[in-house]
Amino acid sequence: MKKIDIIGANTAFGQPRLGVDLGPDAVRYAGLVSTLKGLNNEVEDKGNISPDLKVDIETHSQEKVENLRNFNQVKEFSYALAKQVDASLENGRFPLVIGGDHSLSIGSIAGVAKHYDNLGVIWYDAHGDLNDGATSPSGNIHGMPLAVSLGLGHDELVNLYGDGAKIKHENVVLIGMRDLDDGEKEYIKENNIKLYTATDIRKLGIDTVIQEAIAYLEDKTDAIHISLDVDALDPIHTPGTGTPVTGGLSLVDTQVTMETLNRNGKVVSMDLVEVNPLLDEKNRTAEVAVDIAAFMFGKKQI
Ligand code: B3U
Ligand code: MN
Ligand code: MN
Repeated sequence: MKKIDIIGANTAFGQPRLGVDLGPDAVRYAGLVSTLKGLNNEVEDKGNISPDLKVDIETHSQEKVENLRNFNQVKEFSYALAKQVDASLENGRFPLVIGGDHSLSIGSIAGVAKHYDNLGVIWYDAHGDLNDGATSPSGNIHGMPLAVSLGLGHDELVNLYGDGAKIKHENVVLIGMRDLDDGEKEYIKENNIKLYTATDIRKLGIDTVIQEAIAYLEDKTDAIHISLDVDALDPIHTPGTGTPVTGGLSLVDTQVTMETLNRNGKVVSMDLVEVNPLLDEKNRTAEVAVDIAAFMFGKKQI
């Protein structure tokens, strides 16, 4: 049983495609609250981040500052989200941040990092999200949040809601990677970041991978944040996302990951991001997102 705050991070500022800002509501319509309550959790839906931070359909994605698309909006949104996540933990609750594009993790991690000096982060994604303005092929900030949290990127993002890096390289595990840019590959090697690609997972098995990830983080961190991008899964399971990549993880791999993390008990916060209902088949991706959350919060097959 957990006390969960659902925080709707309705941003699309981190990339140019509209619709991912509707992700939180799509996940609500797929039954998130009733599912988590049905698993004996205490659940409060805090709604979406303030309405004046909503995407403007007419002007979306027309601005770049130093190759950072919608820089000012991302900054403002991230700050507002950091405040909410911080408040949620302050109240002894588990912030479950539903997105929204992955730039939101700049804010969620900044909020969680207020509470932990040695926060562990599991980044479950097809992408590393380890670019900065110089290495990014797109200028999309959703490809940068992990870099920013590690201290690489625009000063105003790195120092948002607290000075400097929020996490340490040795406290990060990447799981599911299969679409890394050259700059990201170099950064991973230079900083010796723990990495499991999609092919590593197929070879080792997901159970070994998640056990190793926990063992790697367990003693040196004081809590774990899981940042789960639905494009980590194969597009067979999660077609409704902006940058699908074939050769992805299965739903059952993801269920095992969630179940194991839940049993371990060190996870204090979670992002569940990149659900775009405008790109979906019916509301399938949102339904899968609810199932993933269910396994994080107590669902078992028997
Ligand atoms: N690495 C590429 C592509 C990408 C990153 N995250 C997503 N796509 N979702 C970039 O634009 O940084
Ligand atoms: Mn991502
Ligand atoms: Mn991704």
